[in-house]
Amino acid sequence: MTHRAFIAIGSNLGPRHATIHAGLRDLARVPGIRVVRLSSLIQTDPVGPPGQGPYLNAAAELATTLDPHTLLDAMLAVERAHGRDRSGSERWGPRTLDLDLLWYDGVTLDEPGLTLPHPRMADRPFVLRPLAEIAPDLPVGRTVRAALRRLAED
Ligand code: A4P
Ligand code: MG
Repeated sequence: MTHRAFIAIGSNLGPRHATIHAGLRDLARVPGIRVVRLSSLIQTDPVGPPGQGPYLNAAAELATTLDPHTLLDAMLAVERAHGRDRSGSERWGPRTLDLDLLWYDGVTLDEPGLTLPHPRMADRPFVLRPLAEIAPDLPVGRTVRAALRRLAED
């Protein structure tokens, strides 16, 4: 059974373009994960603690036979392989590669290691802008397009 999933990709440390492309290549090499579509890579202002550089953000659609937990584990392994260091890191601090699971077949989950859909996605323009390029009508409470419009009005 193939499932449809969307992920958010972010980087604001090191060679950001190269890291994002290498991370996606590695993810696509995992048995049971196919990258179906990739948005453009957009430069965004950092949200979070001051003093960190601008991000490149993107979104991708995956087709996967993995369950959500196994998929997230594979994503976290790719983050680690690309130098993601969580030791002593502050919340929302700079990172070489961040892969968040946004949406998986419309499933809702609230477990210690995995919340779906991603709880903050509807408030974050750096997630919604690239996602709107590839999936404007994705239902995340409201549609991605409507969530982005609401943020623009705030
Ligand atoms: N976790 C639970 N649910 C999920 C999920 N749906 N997807 C757990 C991914 N992870 C999930 O993740 C911490 C833990 O969350 C994981 O171990 C996993 O088990 P993390 O990657 O260390 O956390 P994070 O990404 O730093 O935090 P969070 O709260 O997801 O924040 P955001 O919203 O991703 O913020 N500014 C710009 N311009 N662009 C960015 O990409 N990113 C952040 C991170 C801050 N500012 C940014 C950007
Ligand atoms: Mg993350």
